[in-house]
Amino acid sequence: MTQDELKTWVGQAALRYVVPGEIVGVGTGSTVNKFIDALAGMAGQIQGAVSSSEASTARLRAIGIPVFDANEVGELGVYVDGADEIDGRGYMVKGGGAALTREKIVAAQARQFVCIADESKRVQTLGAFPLPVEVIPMAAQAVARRFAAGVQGTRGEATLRLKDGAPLVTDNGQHILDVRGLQITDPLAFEREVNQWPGVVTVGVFANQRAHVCLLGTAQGVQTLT
Ligand code: ABF
Repeated sequence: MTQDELKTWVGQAALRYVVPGEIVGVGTGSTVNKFIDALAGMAGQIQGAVSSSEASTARLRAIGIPVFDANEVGELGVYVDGADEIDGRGYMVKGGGAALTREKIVAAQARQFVCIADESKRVQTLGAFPLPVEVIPMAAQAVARRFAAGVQGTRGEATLRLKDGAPLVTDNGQHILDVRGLQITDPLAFEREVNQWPGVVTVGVFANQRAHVCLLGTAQGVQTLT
């Protein structure tokens, strides 16, 4: 069983949470791409989607699904997205694909978050995956120093994410810090603390926007964790 096959399974399994006639929230990443591929079969049945990245928007439009601005629509029934890590409570680390801010916005707009992931993403404690934090560029070093100081269990080593030798620029025109060496035992407290640091746009801990359902791809099949 390859990781790619596990992603395909969970992408297809997420279709059962899509309600005909509604607008669905769609995340970002290689697992979500499998969901978008599966969603092509429902293209005529849903009103459209709200997307968390330019990449997913292009992919949705390519299969004929209208994409709405988040401001054009109200509450969504469901948001389907992947994760970099997910624990037993549905708390996640996200943002490896640099789309965390829009992901958190769309997740907050939905009643239900359905996380799709292969079993490599399931962890006991969040933090082994470098935590993405989107920051206003002028605050990057100040935020990195806050992680080095480590109040309230936030000690870690932050480095600026680069692309082609220059700081990566997100869809929102901001930069990303990746923070290593964390052990996030209290994700709600961690998210609350880092959220209040000046210059932080979004921290990649999804505790307030945790997953309500996780469809986990395993060698034994798709497990539904709630
Ligand atoms: C998004 O895509 C991100 O929050 C996360 O970083 C990433 C997971 O990607 P993949 O499905 O490619 O592992 O969900």
